[in-house]
Amino acid sequence: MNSREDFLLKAYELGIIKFGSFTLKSGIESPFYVDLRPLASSPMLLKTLSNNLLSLVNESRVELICGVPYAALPMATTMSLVSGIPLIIKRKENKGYGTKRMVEGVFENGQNCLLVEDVITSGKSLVETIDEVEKEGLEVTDIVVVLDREQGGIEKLKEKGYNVQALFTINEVIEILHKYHRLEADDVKRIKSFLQDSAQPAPTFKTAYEDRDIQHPVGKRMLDIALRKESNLIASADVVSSRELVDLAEKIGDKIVALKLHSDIITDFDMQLVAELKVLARKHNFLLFEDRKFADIGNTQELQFKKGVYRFAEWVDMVTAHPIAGEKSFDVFENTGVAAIIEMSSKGTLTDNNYIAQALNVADRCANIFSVVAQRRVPESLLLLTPGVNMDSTGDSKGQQYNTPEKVFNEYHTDFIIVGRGIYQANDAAEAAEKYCKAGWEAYLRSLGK
Ligand code: 5BU
Repeated sequence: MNSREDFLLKAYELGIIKFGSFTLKSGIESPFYVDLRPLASSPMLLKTLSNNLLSLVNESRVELICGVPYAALPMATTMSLVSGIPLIIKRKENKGYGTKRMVEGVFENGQNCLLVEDVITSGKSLVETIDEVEKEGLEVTDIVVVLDREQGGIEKLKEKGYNVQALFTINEVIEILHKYHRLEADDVKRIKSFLQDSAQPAPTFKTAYEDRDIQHPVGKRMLDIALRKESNLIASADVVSSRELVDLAEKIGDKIVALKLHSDIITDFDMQLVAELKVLARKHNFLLFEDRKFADIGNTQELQFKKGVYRFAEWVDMVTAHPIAGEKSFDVFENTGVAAIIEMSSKGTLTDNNYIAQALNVADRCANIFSVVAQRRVPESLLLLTPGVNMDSTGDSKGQQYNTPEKVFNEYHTDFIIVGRGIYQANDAAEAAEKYCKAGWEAYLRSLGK
């Protein structure tokens, strides 16, 4: 028997999980009932549990610990005592007098706070708690949970970029109890079938372009063009001469929402090319999108954006930038639209959940960031642009990884697909653009539930 199993059996003896027939808050009849509060009655088990929970996170970045009331309060307190990381206390409701704060204790703006929860089901109550803690100026990147009831909560939080770890899943608990003869095979079958039935998440659909609340003028234009052209296609025009670029833009212009460029790969780039692109963009109604991936301090980015050979500030509608240098570095783009890169499509990318959570916070706070580049669902207050889309390949030899339009709309709720080689390397670029335009639009309609 390993130490997790040993812990679980002892906790079971304390009565943390009961089998029978229980009516839940939602009115559903459940064959089991979980209550982790009895753990507080065993200081030894509480200590073991706290050590296990601490081992799930990278302690070096945690500055505060907060338990979600009430069941997780003794756990959070023990974790604080064991690790030496200070505790803060979240109220269940505002007391309506005095400081009116929702979080009590000594803390500073921007400190990283680890949240501790007993059981996660749909994740709804955790999302509310995170909001309240973040409103107090604290940063939440990590959450630890004792038991995952496997009803979609973990996925919901991961989508939002949080690093959430559970010590046990309910299926694991059932299996361990069965292995050590605390549960009969018939009960296991009954419970598993109940879990499977209730795990079917209600289908959540994407919000239609016309119902999105995007304030930035460039974001509004993207949505407007998408609806007019029935297209959510951004073409990545990674060709290396002005001639090829202008030819491509002329051929595919009426199918795309934006033409994404890497100006620094064009051998003969000059302002004459820019003038031609502007004419084509007006004629075919698409945006000029420079994928410059700015990633420097504000001052350098400003020079790269406004000066040099490219003078992007004078002609592009939108740019990509990494949030690596922090919020202030985005000021230099002024009113130009920004797509913040929060996650990359390539194999082994360093954009992990912790980075993504912090990058999303930056995106949330900067008025000129109306969109993000990512391979996962993001809050609908931002437009989601997804590269790494190809219908005929799963990747290249240099780390690129591809998904289909169907997958990115259905799973990530992408708003715009970015397609490069799938179009400009096709024998007939116009035909390929038409194919991706149609596939993207149909996948979009399906993601609306239509
Ligand atoms: P492809 O030919 O469809 O693989 O081109 C993809 C384009 O999107 C290319 O210009 C990349 O620079 C860009 N891209 C990407 O592929 N993945 C990312 O995570 C980001 C950008 Br950010």
